[in-house]
Amino acid sequence: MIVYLTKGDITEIEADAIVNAANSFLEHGGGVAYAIVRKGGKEIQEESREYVRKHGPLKTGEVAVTSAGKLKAKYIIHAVGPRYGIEGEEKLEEAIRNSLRKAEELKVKSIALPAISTGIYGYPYEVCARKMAKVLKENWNLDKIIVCLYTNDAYEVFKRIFKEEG
Ligand code: AR6
Repeated sequence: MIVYLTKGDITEIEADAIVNAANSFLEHGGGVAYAIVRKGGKEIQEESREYVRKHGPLKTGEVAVTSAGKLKAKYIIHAVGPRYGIEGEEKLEEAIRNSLRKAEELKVKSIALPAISTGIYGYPYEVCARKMAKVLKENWNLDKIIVCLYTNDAYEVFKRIFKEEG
């Protein structure tokens, strides 16, 4: 398994599955979620609403899957991260682990993840980077994991923490 750190827009990445930083209601109004729907098409939002109608809102740390619309990926894995100061960082670890578990279940080989909870939800990049480093070290049956950072700052912090954490 190879882990890549990359800088840029996650909707441009070629991977079988793309993880979205979602909220419990899968209403993709801002941040990376909005970028995914804008580029992938409104079917992603419609499938998301259908999921919530059927199963109810997701708990923090949980994931749901939709198609990826017009994006190159096969699936979007919507992961609900915690809100800083309200929900603990163990939920961030859960959201990351559940995303990778779901990717294995879907039998995909490559997955791209954003820095969940570090935008609108307010978590420091460093906390997210440490949680990612920890979870990625577990034994995953995936060929390629791409961690996609949107800002220079995020990229530099992740690079430093990934080096520290080996
Ligand atoms: N590609 C990669 N990363 C991105 C992109 C992009 N196109 N756009 C933003 N980021 P956020 P959250 C980074 O706010 O904090 C939404 O409204 C961004 O710089 O997308 O988990 C949802 O619907 C940050 O580092 O997610 C929820 O209501 C990271 O992605 C809520 O925001 C996550 O920022 C979730 O908040």
